[in-house]
Amino acid sequence: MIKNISVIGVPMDLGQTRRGVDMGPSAIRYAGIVERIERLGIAVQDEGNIQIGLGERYHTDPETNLKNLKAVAKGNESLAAKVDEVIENGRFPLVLGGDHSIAIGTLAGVAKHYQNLGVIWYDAHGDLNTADTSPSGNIHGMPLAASLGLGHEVLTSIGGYSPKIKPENIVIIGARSLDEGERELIKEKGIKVYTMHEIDRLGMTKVMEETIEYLKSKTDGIHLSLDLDGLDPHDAPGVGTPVIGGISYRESHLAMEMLAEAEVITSAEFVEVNPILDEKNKTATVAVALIGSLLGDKLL
Ligand code: 4U7
Ligand code: MN
Ligand code: MN
Ligand code: MN
Repeated sequence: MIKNISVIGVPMDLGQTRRGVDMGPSAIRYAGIVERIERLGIAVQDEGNIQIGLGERYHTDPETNLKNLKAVAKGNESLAAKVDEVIENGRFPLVLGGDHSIAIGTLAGVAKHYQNLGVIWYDAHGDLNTADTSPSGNIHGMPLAASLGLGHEVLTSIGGYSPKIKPENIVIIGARSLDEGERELIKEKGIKVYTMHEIDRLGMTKVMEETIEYLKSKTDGIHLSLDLDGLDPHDAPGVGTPVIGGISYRESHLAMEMLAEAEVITSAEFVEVNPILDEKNKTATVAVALIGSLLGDKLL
């Protein structure tokens, strides 16, 4: 049973170029995240937001092919320290984004507390690019690679150590847009991926049973990094990089319910909610509903 949750907002939008994703934490609060958790009888504290600098907006360094590297790194250092402190105090960190570059900081704060941290990466994308393979220079496409110790040193060294995670402890769920360099890395490192093909073929029940089985024995904690664009844009339209043919709202609830039943998740983040691109705060509302299921709400 998850208890004593700390909500940490991260108004980061410098890991990509669509404006508005910095308002994700506000949108999720507006959709009632704190009340939702309280209704489950779980003690929750809203820790407010991590301060994010303005950066040199959308400046691509010609030498590194990285946009806003300094400001992204700085925000992630602060986030790593906060997440570390929350876990140190025996609390469960629930991080709200903000673009997915913040997973670098979250994982930096989480992974030092585990020998073998598992990661479930629920996403349409692999987020396994480095400066060398990225077609965009957007750091939100790189957090999984950076956490594996791959890419620019400023990103891999956040939190003061590297790597944070091992390739065999990762499961990607929902992938349907992978760049060439990401495919190569997945093959080279043997990273377990359930693409939409496998989800269609096996069904979400089997995918989650296998994922839990795969990670449970060899890890001592599992972080859930849920990018709302893992869901189909019909169910989660308020994201910066939507890809059609995604995971449904119901399948996502089932996935969260199975994780709750297995009692395996030790930290979580919900990212990429962009209320400016949304329809009446639908995507933040979906995030709150999924968090309810992840925290064990079974309705009856
Ligand atoms: B997200 C992309 F090229 N792969 O690197 C890139 F398709 O955190 C998209 O999953 C990355 O939303 C998407 O820019 C990052 C692109
Ligand atoms: Mn994505
Ligand atoms: Mn992502
Ligand atoms: Mn995105």
